[in-house]
Amino acid sequence: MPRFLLFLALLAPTVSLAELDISDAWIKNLPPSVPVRAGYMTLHNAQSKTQRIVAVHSESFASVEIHQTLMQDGMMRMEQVPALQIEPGETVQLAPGGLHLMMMQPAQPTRPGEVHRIEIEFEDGSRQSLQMTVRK
Ligand SMILES: [Cu+2]
Repeated sequence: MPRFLLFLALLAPTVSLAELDISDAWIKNLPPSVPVRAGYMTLHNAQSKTQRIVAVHSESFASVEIHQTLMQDGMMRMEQVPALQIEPGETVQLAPGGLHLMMMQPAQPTRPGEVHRIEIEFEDGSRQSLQMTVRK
């Protein structure tokens, strides 16, 4: 592919094909000694049908789970969410203290500024890929 076309492809929004509008997707950086990272983003369903995210994949991590942070008996704990459902018109925030991606065992130590590609898998088997930036 000519370089300028590749450049355009990288710049082009994926909205036309995408099931969800995804913004502000980022990964909280942690020292290499910590085996997990938390990932955050805003998901908006502008389509007319309900979307259900059933899995998240990334070659940069051994596995990725969707987690919910809960307060139980005064203690914060996390629980895996088997599927994340987003109704038409709904916006769901993955944010510190709430829903997040739990990204296990990075293949390489993460560094601020890096971009990692992930894929969201929907109930019907279709996938949407996006990029997440590592931040301090
Ligand atoms: Cu978690």
